[in-house]
Amino acid sequence: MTKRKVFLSGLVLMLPIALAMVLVLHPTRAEGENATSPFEVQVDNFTFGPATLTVPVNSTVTWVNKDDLPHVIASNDGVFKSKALDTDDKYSYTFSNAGTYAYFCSIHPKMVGTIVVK
Ligand SMILES: [Cu+2]
Repeated sequence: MTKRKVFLSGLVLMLPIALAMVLVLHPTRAEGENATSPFEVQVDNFTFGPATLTVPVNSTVTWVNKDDLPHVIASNDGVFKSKALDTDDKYSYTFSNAGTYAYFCSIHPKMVGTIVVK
């Protein structure tokens, strides 16, 4: 065999392996995550995580209180407000208009976060 033929047959062998790797590593799971889990903000240790969350229009965002004392999710301009959330309580709000929604905890006003709806 010439060097060129050896090189080409090597390439032919590599191709299916490369294809298989692409198929295995292809991140189809990203779509699955969006479909199964809603947008979530963890309220933990007096912070909102993530502090800024960007979502598409018509997304439902769910806040989950992981602290062992109550928090209230309140938008700065009164668009949404939860009741006092005890440990593991959740509050959800669906954002049907694009915009930037700043919010805070009305019990601990130093706790602030932002939802960006695009
Ligand atoms: Cu709070």
